This record gives sequence, structure tokens and C-alpha cells, in this order.
Amino acid sequence: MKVAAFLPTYNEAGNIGRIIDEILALKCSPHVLVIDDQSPDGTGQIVQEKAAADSRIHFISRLPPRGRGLAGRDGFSWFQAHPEFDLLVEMDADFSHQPKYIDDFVQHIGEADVLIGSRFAEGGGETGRPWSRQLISAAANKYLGFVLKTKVKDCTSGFRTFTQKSLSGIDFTKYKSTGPTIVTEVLFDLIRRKRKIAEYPIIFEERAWGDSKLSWKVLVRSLFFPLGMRFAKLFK
Ligand SMILES: Nc1nc2c(ncn2[C@@H]2O[C@H](COP(=O)(O)OP(=O)(O)O)[C@@H](O)[C@H]2O)c(=O)[nH]1
Ligand SMILES: [Mg+2]
Repeated sequence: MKVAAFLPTYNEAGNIGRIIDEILALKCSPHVLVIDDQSPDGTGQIVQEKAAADSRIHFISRLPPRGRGLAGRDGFSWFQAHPEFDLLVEMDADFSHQPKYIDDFVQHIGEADVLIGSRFAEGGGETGRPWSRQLISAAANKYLGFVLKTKVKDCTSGFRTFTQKSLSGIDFTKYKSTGPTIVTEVLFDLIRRKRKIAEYPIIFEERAWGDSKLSWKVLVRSLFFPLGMRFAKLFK
């Protein structure tokens, strides 16, 4: 299985070098794709220098406008354009998503089209974040399971493994998300397309360095976005 780990980045200079090294050292010998939005802290330069010395590192510097969702769409499109890779593992660059799980995902994806690294699967959880943020995550996921009519327990996890089949036929330029709602937009689309979705327990950790880009405004928007998706489907 040929694996590519995909990390969207914005201001991850204190994390990116170390996380790339950890990913490249894994048993499943993955490649790394970093899509950066011209981070002012120099994340892009760090990756570029590493990429010049190692052909397993792929780097894309995006032009404005920036956004987690826009970078996400570019990552999925890159995977579709590189069928030599069997699996794409989408993950944050801040160590919330521990690289060691990539080996587990590759081993456990089995017959599934998508394997979600899940905080709410049996054996999963999180450490380090304040209980208030954990409570919001748990409540948001209960709500999303209801709105998206799915048994998936962790609908907002951005640590996921995709097969080529899971994304086949999807035109990401038609997606609506520019920000983090890309996570639920992809999930809803895959549910609608009846892809086989499985979950694998992970322990989510607080980011190692730097700040979250998720503001309250974005969080609230993320909760309303799936309602919009459902209504759009009802009236189609
Ligand atoms: N390319 C790109 N990546 C982003 C942007 N915003 C966030 N990210 C990355 O997306 C991942 C998740 O963002 P983060 O701020 O950790 O969100 P949180 O985990 O929900 O707090 C991290 O790797 C970020 O560096 C953006 O505008 N562009
Ligand atoms: Mg994070």
C-alpha cells in the first residue's frame, strides 16, 4: 500500500519539521504532502528546504484566499491526480493527530473506503484540552450524528484515511467550504454516496505548539453548515 499523509498548514513552524520526520520514519513508509497558505511564520520555507533534500516530501504553496477548506480540497484533488498512492491520510500538523496512528490505519482499513480516527469510538478519547472544549466536541458530534443521519461517532475528526475509491467521481471544485466545515462536507458527501465508513479509536491530544485557528465564529458556523447541507439535499 502506498500512503501519502496530507497536512494542511497555517503557522505551524514549531511543529512541521518534527512531524514530517516522525511521519517519514513510520513502518508504512509514507510520503508527505504539505499544503501551506503562505504562513507568515515561515512554515513553507521549512517544508521547502526539507522537500529539496527528500523526494518523499511534496509541497504546495497556495495563493490567497487562504482557508483550511480550500487547502483540503486541493489535497483531495492532488490525491485523485496521483493514483499511484493507494491511501491518503488527512491530518493536522500540530500533533493533535499522532503520526503513529497512520501505521494502525493502514493495518486496519480492511474493506472500508474511509477510516476515521475517532475520539468517540470504543477506546478513543482525548487529553490535554480543557473540559469545556471537550464537552463542546462531544455535544457537537451528538448533534451532527442526528443532522447527518449517520452512525459515525466522530463526525468532526480531521484525521481520516481515504482510499482512491472513496473519492472517485468527486469534483472538489464544486464544494462549498472554504474553512473547517470541509470536514463535515466531505463526510456528508461520502455518506450520500454510500461509501463504507469505519472508525478507529484515537487519543486526540492538545496541539504541541502554536495556536488553534478555530475561532468561536467559525465554530458556530460549523454547527449550522450541516443543517444547510441537509436542507439543500431535501429540496434538490
Ligand atoms: N493551508 C491551511 N491550513 C490551515 C488553515 N487554517 C488551519 N490550517 C491547518 O489545519 C489544521 C487544523 O487547524 P487547527 O488550527 O489546529 O484547528 P483545530 O484543531 O480545530 O483547533 C492545522 O494543521 C492547521 O495548520 C488555512 O487557512 N490554510
Ligand atoms: Mg489542531
